[in-house]
Amino acid sequence: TKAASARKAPVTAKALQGKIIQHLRGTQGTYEEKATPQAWWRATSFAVNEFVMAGLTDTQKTHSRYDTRAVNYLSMEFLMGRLLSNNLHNLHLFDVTRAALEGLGQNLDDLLEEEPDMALGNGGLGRLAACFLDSLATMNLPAVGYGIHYEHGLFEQHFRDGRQIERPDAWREYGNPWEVCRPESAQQVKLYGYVETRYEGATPKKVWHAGRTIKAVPWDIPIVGYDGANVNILRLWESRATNFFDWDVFNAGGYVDAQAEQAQAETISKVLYPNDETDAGKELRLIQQYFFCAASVADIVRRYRRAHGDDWTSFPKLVAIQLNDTHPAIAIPELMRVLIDDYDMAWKDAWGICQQVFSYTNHTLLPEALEKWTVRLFEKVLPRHLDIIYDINHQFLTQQVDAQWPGDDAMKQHLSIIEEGHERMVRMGHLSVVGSHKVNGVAQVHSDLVRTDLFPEFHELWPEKLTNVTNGITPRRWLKACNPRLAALIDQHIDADWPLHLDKLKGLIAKADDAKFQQAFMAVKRENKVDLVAEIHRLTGIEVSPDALFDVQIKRLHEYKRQHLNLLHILALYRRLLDNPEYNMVPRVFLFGAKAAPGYHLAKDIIFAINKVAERINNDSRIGGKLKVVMLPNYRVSLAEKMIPAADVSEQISTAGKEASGTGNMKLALNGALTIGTLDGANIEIAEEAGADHCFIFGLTVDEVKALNARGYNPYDFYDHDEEIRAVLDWLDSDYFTPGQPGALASIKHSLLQGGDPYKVLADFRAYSDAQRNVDEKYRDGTAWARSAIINTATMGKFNSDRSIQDYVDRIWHLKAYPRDN
Ligand code: 26M
Repeated sequence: TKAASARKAPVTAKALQGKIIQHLRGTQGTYEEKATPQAWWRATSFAVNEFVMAGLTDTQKTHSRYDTRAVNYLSMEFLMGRLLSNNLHNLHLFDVTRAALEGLGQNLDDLLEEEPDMALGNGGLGRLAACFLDSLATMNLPAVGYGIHYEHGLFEQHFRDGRQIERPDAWREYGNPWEVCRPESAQQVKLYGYVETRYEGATPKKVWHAGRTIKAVPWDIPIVGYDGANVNILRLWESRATNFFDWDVFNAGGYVDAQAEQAQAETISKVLYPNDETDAGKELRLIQQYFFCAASVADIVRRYRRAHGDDWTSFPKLVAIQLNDTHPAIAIPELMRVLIDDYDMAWKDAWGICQQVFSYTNHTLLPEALEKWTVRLFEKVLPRHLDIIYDINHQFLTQQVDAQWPGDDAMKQHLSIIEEGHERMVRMGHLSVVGSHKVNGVAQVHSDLVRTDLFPEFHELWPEKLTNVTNGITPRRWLKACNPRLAALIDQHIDADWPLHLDKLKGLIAKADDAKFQQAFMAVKRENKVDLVAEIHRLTGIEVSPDALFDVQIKRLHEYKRQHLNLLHILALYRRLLDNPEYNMVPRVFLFGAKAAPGYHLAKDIIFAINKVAERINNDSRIGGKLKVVMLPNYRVSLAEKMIPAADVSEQISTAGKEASGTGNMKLALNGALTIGTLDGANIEIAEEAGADHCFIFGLTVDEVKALNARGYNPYDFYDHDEEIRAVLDWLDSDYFTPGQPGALASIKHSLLQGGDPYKVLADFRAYSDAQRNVDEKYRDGTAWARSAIINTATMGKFNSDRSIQDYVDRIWHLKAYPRDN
């Protein structure tokens, strides 16, 4: 039964040593006595890459031999994190590599720390794409990820005097051992210009005379499936100036202009927009979207035509395209343009293909995140696509909407892809729904709200179109690789293939009452906490005790996620302790990790407030170390991998109805943390799986939030009547936490009172505080806590991203698995 972990590594330590040395000398140009840890990391990665590439070749041969149907996952973001440790685990090379390096006087854990995170994403949406790629490869499903090869990923976060400072991320400043450039597959992407109508044959033909042409160069990152499975690719496009050169202009003194043009072209893939849940509305962002969609569609069409030439009948049988939110929605009119303009297909045939091929995942209901572009911008950047969108909209409104609601102009306005108003806008969500055969939300409650609140009319028109696929996370990265102690303990008690069949964790339920197992489980947790204590000290200089309860909130900083609710509760605890030094509470460390969008001032103020409150509390000897607060800088995938295994409590406290799913909630529960959370997103399903006794659910429900809004919410009701709420808000307004700078933290209080508290922080405060009391009480009962922690780990099987992918396959993609022939 120990099949997977005992599975033999595909190479001996001795042979692997040979390969590492060969790369150290032969490709890195250094030698054992001189090499830096960075050089050792690179040499090791190149050595491992030999196994990766062998798997890639086998997989590609299999796919072309069977002419496989594949899903093309289009996403502006892939938050991959580090690749070496993951690839070692998935190839069963981890232990043999550790041994090989030991023989060379090197420590694998240290080398893993040399790898920069591949942070080509903001948060949940980008990390979900990365987990899905892992599952697709592991399940032997033919799939290609398509995205942008950003030169700079999400900014690096520092704190200066407690405030967030952003620095550019330079993940590939010195190259990246995993990626392969494929210049032979470069594409040309057109922009700007005008559309000419030619009246030649029976139907007028539109010709787009583009103003600019950009070269898209693909970089392929191999995605290694677990346990001898397929190796798929993530194809990321980099923008370059075209080789096309007007030598006359150049010679007539245009050298500098030509250089400027080149710089402009290369701007497109320069940097990831750091917005999260807000629409940037910037021209460069639209160009980024079109740039990678046009290159990807061209690549998909090229791959198809290599096997099928001009016969398009099999195209929808072999191609599925998934849109990760509306960011790649422009791929729909782009495929229409290619089929109609470049391949002379009739409108209705092209539209039939599009609707069969595309499907769209919605990740948010927040109105400020719903993408819209002005018609004016579209006209300038993508004039031909605007034409096509008008045609799609016309057909849709006159055929479908009018048939369903004859003569109903209000309904037409409601459903139109074009929003009328003082400035006309293209609604990318509407375009995505109309152009797709399936639309999914990412957790049950979210999908229900997509049907009832976001797109009710679309739901009425097409009752089969809107569906749910609850998110998941890869247990390879988020348990096996990040928590080796817990993984080893689990291996001792159930089949070692649990990373493939996560439902097998249910086998641990039988151990939940076993005192010895409880002890072993909590001993693992404690060792993980000891490791994190050292990391906290290294990063911040703050000393915390591994015997305290570790309470973790890690996610982007946003008002709807309510880090400030957590902060207000910390202030309440602090105040209770100052009032009564005997106040009975389990020592607790509140840990935060969060980046704020650089232009989101209130979010940055909340970070500042957390840091200032932390400074004051951590240095207050009166409270006897019962309370510590730490905000770790530069939260990212690799830091999450250190925090999650050490967490006792998982904070999932969004306003009900606002968090589409959450995925950090799944990672934390899988690693034995107990959730304190609202009935929002996937928390609901987590509580269903774990059982209400093993979570701390509190606060307003979706319906209660709606009812509160309907009758009119007044945050002063709580400020006026709850003495503690009033005291902590007033405290924030003083200079207690910012000596000499009274009012430096006032913006939070302001948003919660005069600002109307849009996310119902004050309305949920008392329920949250009561739930935290229950957390405290339960933690004192070590046995009860251990039991619940084990049951959380044991019941998270549903949240394996393999299950999510199987749902996509069954309901949307209809793919077949092709284990590689080798
Ligand atoms: C928009 C405009 C300009 C620049 C960037 C954006 C943008 C980028 C990312 C907007 C939203 C982005 O991501 C949204 C996101 O991460 N949503 C989260 O998706 C997760 C996976 O489904 C869910 O678990 C989270 O609940 C959801 O918030």
